[in-house]
Amino acid sequence: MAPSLLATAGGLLLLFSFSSAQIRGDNLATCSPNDGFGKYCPTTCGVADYMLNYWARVDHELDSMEKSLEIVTNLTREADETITYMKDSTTSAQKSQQDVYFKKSSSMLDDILRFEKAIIAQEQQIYDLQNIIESNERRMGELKQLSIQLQQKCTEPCQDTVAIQTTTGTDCQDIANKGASTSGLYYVKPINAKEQFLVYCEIDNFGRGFTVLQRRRDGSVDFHKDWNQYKNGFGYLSPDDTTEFWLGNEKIHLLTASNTMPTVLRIELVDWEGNKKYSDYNMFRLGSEADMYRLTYGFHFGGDAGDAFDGFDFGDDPSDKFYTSHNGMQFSTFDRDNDKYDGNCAMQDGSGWWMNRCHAAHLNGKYYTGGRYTEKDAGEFGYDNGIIWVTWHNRWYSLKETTMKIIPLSRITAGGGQQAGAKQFGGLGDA
Ligand SMILES: [Ca+2]
Repeated sequence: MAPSLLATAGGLLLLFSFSSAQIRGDNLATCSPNDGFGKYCPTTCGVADYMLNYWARVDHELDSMEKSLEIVTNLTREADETITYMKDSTTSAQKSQQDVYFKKSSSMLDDILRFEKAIIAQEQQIYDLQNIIESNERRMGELKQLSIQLQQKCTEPCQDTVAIQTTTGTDCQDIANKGASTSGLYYVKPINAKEQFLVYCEIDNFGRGFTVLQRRRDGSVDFHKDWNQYKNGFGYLSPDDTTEFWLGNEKIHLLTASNTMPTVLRIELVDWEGNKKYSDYNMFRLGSEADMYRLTYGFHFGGDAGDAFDGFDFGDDPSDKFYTSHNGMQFSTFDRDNDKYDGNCAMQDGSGWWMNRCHAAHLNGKYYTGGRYTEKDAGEFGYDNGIIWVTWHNRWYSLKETTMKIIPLSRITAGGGQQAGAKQFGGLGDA
């Protein structure tokens, strides 16, 4: 057990040395909820938790081992006393030189032999236990050493190996308006936000700053997450836009709800043949957590990928389109069922999404390399659970890459209309 713990600790140390290259979006229970995006060395929390857990367990094991040792020692002492007593009795019996005593003393000698054997066995046990204690103490020493090294590492200021741009603003367009012209990681603080948080800003040659909400690229991040993870965000932000993430419902709410100007949600999609399409929704907004992060938008604003948010007539039932539309739907995760279905769409499809009964668009779905999948591939429930935009590819085709990003409406129209937006595809799929 202990060697594997050591190996794990070593692994942690390694993880620690390399983790500064990426920014964790996970929120550990012992970290403050706002330590998600934008804080370095988040593994410090993990290391501290791990060490704390480990000490408690080892202490407990040592305690119980010491107790066993004490019991064995007591037994030995009792046996010793018995032998002494028996030896004394034998001696006095032999002295008396009487037959009856002689017989008694023979059986006593047998008893003594038996006891001596027992003592030898117990002494061996004690010896083994002492060895275990010694080797545990040695390991404790090594772990203490490791813990000291880790603590020293943790007290050092984390090395900023990720380039974070210095301009800040309420969102990426605000940042672009202040002259920032490089895509990358920026801190934003929407009007109602208590704290700033990190986002990836996609800034194009027209001076347009898209704030990116979601990225799927290669299936490296599992999107089967619970309510709190979708609330706080998960995955990784990267300065070169190579990683997958969900920015977090609370942040998306803050970015959209406090905006007085209409916001466009742009959805960009890439299929497995390398084709790219997009879809725009104007007046996009995410409600608060009290309203279960309800999705609302004013209207579909164009794009060659079609309007999957409006639902789709699959041909199964006349109500298909109505029950697969997404405008006005609350957010659901497997542990928070806010959908319009008797069952639990998010559980069946393994994602967090604005589920109806259930979906025509499903960009947080399961990643299927190659695109095409079947009911069998979909696992336990067998429903269409891929990355779906059904007005482009059917529900048994899972897209290769997706992006969800927002920008003020004025910037879309000022940039030469929607087509300018389509041309500036943000390098999606070109990486
Ligand atoms: Ca339900």
